[in-house]
Amino acid sequence: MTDAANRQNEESNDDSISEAEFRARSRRSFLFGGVAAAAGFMSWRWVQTQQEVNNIPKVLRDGHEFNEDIWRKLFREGHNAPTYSASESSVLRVNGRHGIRSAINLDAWELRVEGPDGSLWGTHTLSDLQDLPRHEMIIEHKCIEGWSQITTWAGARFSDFAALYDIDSNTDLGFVSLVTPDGDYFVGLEMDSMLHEQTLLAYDMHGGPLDEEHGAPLRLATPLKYGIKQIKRIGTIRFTNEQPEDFWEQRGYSWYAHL
Ligand SMILES: Nc1nc2c(c(=O)[nH]1)N[C@H]1C(S)=C(S)[C@@H](COP(=O)(O)O)O[C@H]1N2
Ligand SMILES: [Mo]
Repeated sequence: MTDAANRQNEESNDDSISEAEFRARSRRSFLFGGVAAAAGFMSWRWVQTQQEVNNIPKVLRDGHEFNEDIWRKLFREGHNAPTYSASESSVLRVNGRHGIRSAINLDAWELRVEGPDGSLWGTHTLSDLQDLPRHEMIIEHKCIEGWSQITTWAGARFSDFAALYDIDSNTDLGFVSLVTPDGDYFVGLEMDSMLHEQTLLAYDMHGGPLDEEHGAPLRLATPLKYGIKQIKRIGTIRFTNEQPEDFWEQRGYSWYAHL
């Protein structure tokens, strides 16, 4: 703070002080400023020497993930991302074809569900998923590349699907891994976000069934995360205790990719 700003600040507090006291205070802030600058430099040095993961110093990542924790708690307390009106919805542009390049036989598709050790817990056809309560949401899809678009999703809530396996917010399984049938695209999400009411296993977009480029027969849709997490053409879902591998995290993006 400059001296003038300091004075301004004192005046606005309507707490007048003597000229001598004012100078003493300024001297103290000057000294404090020097100490703060030295501390700042030293912690900068410390950051530089820390282990790097994906070229991001570990402490910066930890700080980031600390913020993610706060964010997550806010959402767990029932906060929802904004929703929009139908007139604002449109068909999403197609973006990203990892794991969906090969042909798919939609009639033969089945969703595979695995437990933490990779053992098979169950399989589901699309109509199994369509038997679960259908939910619709009009949300903003945000891509990390810098574009966003409002669209309409319909599908089953992941929380309703997880309930088939007796998994709810009391579970001690912390994560969900979702992988395309060919294994080429894979994402991981923490359980809190997966069980959020705006996280859908979506089979419809903008009023019609998903086409192949948008992830038929089933994809993830959630306004809590950037587009990179909205995996198209889900093949396997694994409930797990380990933070799952994630395609874009391996390429330097935040694992959480929260909005
Ligand atoms: N299987 C798969 N899913 C994916 C991707 C991908 O490359 N492969 N790209 C992601 C990204 S970066 C975005 S922005 C959205 C785009 O979805 P859309 O093509 O339906 O617009 O899909 C996500 N899901
Ligand atoms: Mo994206």
